[in-house]
Amino acid sequence: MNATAALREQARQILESNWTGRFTRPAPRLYPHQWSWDAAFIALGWAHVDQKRAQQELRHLFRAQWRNGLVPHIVFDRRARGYFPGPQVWETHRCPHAPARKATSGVVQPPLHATAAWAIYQQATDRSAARAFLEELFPKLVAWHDYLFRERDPQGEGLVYIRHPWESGMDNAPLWDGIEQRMHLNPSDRPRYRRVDTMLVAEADRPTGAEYDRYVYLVRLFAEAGYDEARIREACPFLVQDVLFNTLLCQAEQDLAEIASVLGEDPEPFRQRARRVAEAVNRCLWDEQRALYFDYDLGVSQRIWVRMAACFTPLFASIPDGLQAARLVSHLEASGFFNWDGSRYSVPSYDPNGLGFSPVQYWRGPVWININWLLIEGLARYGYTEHAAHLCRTVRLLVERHGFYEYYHPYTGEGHGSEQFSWTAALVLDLLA
Ligand code: 9WN
Repeated sequence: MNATAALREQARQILESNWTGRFTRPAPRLYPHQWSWDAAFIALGWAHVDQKRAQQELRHLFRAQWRNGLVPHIVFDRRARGYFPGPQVWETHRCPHAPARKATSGVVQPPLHATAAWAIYQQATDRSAARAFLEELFPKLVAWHDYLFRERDPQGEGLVYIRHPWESGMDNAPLWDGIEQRMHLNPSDRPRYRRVDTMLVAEADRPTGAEYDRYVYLVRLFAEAGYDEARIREACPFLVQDVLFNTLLCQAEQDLAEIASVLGEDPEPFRQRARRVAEAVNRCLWDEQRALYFDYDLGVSQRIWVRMAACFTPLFASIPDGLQAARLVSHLEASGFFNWDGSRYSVPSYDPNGLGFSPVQYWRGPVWININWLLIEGLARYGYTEHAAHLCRTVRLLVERHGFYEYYHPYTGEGHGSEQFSWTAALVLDLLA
């Protein structure tokens, strides 16, 4: 077996060992339930080695979809223990839309699911099974995107908002520092709880106690509002139009259009929505002077001037024009995000020169393989094949030298967070296919 085949086999084995028989855990101990955007990344990996499991991954997630279309960020596995916050904190039974028989969270994650479903179909060896799968998933994907546009873009701007840091997928990113500082919790507002994550991985790698207080405070606010989106909108101190979330929605709409065409449905409404999101991302989130996309804080009607690797991801959904893309790529090279010489592993999640950068603390600096994957795809789309190949080599080096970790130290390459991390394995399968 050559080195590439051996690496792929290792990756496949990690997915196999995290497979529960119904879905794939993101990690063996730290994340024992099913997560929404993990499921999409994982399905992209399974698609190369086991079409049935790829389909099953998304089917399992969408079986827990709420009646209003919301796809929860966690589907709890009743057989698994050891994760905080569990169903008793979320209390989703307070919402008439939540499924009665499934325990879920009540927030969402970035909508990569139509993109994963379309990739499964394109790679399928059993085309008729893949078509049946698309037929089954299509109305659910439509309901999911409809929910986002209806409930998260009430003004019809073309951009949807997130209402919790967990919805970004980048929990403790410096993006949220300003909002979290504004959320003064009185001692009586401070929730009482016990974390489990810091017992399983190094405490220094995880979000702080103050961050968790705010995460849990928001969850309680949602539960007490009965998950009524209009009430939440009134009361929630965290409402953000996020670059990465809207980018993935834009691409997902493009892929939903492809799915519609295969099924003989009209693709045009989805294409139109994709164009509307792309226009809004360029109109509201692009900064011409800094040549970068920035999040927008609806709470104070201001840009969030924080440079994350995620700010470059609109390349993934073909949102920038050629000139914008060229400026983004020069920015990537001129900043500390991308380097050719190998003195550092590209691309750190957060600006290495930014305030509060940490090479180990979760979304405040370490290299994450999913963000690299989005950038690789995006760079290749615009013809920056050398840049894309360089990032591919980096990903390969990281897993070969250090294993399949949740995230990596950008200077030493050392793995942090959980080992045997499913989306790292899945995306390696995709990149080495
Ligand atoms: C909260 C599962 C998830 C990822 C997120 C990542 C982390 C959860 C946590 O793990 O978040 O949703 O408990 O820290 O930030 O992107 O989906 O892998």
